Amino acid sequence: MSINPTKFIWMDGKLVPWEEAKVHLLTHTLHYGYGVFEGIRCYRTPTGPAVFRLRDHMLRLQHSADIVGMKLPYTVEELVEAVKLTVRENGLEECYIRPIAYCGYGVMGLNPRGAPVRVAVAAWQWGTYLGEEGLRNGVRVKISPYRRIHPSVLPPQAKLVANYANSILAKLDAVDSGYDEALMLNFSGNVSEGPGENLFIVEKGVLVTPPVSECALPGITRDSILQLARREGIPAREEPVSLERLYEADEAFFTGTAAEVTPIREVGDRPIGNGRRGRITARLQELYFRVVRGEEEGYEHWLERV
Ligand code: PY5
Repeated sequence: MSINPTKFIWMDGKLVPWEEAKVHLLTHTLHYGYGVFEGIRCYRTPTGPAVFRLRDHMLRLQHSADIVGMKLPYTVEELVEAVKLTVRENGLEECYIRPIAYCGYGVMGLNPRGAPVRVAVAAWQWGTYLGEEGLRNGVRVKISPYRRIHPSVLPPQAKLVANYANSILAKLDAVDSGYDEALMLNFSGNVSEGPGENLFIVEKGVLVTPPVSECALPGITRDSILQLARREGIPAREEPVSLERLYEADEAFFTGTAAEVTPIREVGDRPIGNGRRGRITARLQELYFRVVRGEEEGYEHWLERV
């Protein structure tokens, strides 16, 4: 999916023209992956653009940095303002937003402490991650030969750049085998999550998602879906999900900022339920889109005006 350039990227406190948003080749994070990032979406609403759960995303960025011992040079409040400025000055209505904190030029040894921590925010128009067709009819996923990282290896609850090498290998294996997306097991053999999405299943009307302790990222879309389900009177639980349990589920779907709410129609060539978007999946998907687009009452606190 190509990137649609905009006018400016926010870098270390100021907006710079898109083409000039460059870093030195010896940027520490480029070599070793010690950086943290976020993925956020802004949606068009009847009263103007609104960034979905912006503060929660920035709190997670701060949390990711804390987990890996990186000191961010900006407060959560300053980062929230940087995102709003970037969206506003680029005249964007609907966009994907990518804040990243990384170690810049300064040292080349593994100890990153001598390199300055730099922060940037880019935003551009980006369609749904797994495609419009996937959103409607579901995607086909492959159980990855790569296990999801374990906390004894890398911190799964941080959006650490290095973690995404694990995700990339899973993604490549899946697409090279003709699937849309991968699904990763953890070291207990239970289903953890996708390379960039959390997983939900539906069993006899009950929504189930693996707890974060199953090595899943604490997804903000995941949290939103859990809250929406409970308000809709759909029972929702956080429980380990074995592969057998997934195969026997009535419905399954992915959640994520990029992937939004994407149904899963097949896992390793086995259809899930009727092999189409499930009934509860469709209901939650529609509700999610109404909420992010400001069409549902009671969720104004999740919408940050720019
Ligand atoms: N799990 C992983 C490993 C993720 O990278 C993501 C988000 C999620 C779950 C879902 O989290 P949330 O609901 O908070 O977005 N992935 C990024 C995204 O912007 C990057 C995808 C390319 O969706």
